[in-house]
Amino acid sequence: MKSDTVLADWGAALVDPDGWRAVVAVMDRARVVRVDRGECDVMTSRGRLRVLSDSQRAQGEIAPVTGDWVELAEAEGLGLVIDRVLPRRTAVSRRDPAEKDVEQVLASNVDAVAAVLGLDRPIQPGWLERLLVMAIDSGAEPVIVLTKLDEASDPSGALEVVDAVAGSTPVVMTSVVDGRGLGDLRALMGAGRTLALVGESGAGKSSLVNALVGRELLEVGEVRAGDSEGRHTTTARELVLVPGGAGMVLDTPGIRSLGLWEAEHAVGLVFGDLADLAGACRFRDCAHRKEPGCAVRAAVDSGLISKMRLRLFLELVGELDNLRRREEERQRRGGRGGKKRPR
Ligand SMILES: Nc1nc2c(ncn2[C@@H]2O[C@H](COP(=O)(O)OP(=O)(O)OP(=O)(O)O)[C@@H](O)[C@H]2O)c(=O)[nH]1
Ligand SMILES: [Mg+2]
Ligand SMILES: [Zn+2]
Repeated sequence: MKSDTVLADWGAALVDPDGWRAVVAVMDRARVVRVDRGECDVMTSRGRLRVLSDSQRAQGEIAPVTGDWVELAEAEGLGLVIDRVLPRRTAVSRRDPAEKDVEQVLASNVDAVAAVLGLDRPIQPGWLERLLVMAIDSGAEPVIVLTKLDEASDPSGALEVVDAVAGSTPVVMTSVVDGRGLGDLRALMGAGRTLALVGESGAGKSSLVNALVGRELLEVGEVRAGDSEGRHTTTARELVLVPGGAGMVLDTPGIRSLGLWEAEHAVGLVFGDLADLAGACRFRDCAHRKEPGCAVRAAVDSGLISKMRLRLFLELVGELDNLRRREEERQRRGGRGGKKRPR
């Protein structure tokens, strides 16, 4: 396979070649814009190149992911290969539900991570919490994007849930049908910055990319009528430059599930204030319901924390107990799940 072919000069996905040239010139390095098994598309000062990523040279080190800055090298008989993945500034990752101790990096060097949720269905707080964990844990700025504003039956109800879960996180509501909110989204981006979109299939991530770019660059899927589930249209993580100096946006395939690891971390990352308060409760095993000396209830009674936020926190803690019990059960039966990662 020829690996050093310049793809259709700047390629169809390159809406703004001069913009890209400026981006790669700043770093004088190549940036991975797409990964397919064993091969990567990288943006270089020469244009978009397809290079091998699973060469022996790259194998000893970390496998490249979309968003990586890399150094290329000429390899005998292989053409250009990724020689080195430069240290990642930020990394969006998840745990394989079957092997929690394996961290799977989805995207790197992003400045902001948007948890994308459709307003065409009720917001599930547990899902939002887990997406936020991914966003916060990446080291980038978390953002919440609520799509399909034109189909929203109850945006204020959705906002109430979002506020209870993530009060201080910036929220943008968008519609690619009437264009509302796209300016707000652009305002969160900016030249040289990269925004990653994560969320379930059908949330409207690729549609947002297309709307930002101003043309139908990425394939957009249908949402099944029966259960309003998406069809997992996007299969690769793709980095796209938004013309007009608005930065880059990184589309990802829909996430099917986020599990125990994310739930555990949501307690500290999303409900850190409540977890801290719980440390001040009189009883160590305080359930924050009717116990005397409950610091959490006191914060709710004084209006510091909303009732809904407390309820969602307690739901998460309860769900976590269930997940842990099921996990223990599975391990007893010798099922998959693997060892807990030592902390
Ligand atoms: N009414 C309306 N429909 C939208 C909007 N954004 C996306 N959709 C529709 O939602 C469906 C799913 O959109 P996609 O952009 O493919 O969703 P996705 O998040 O990329 O899905 P995966 O690639 O499967 O992860 C499509 O039918 C879109 O037309 C919007 O703002 N308003
Ligand atoms: Mg998509
Ligand atoms: Zn308490």
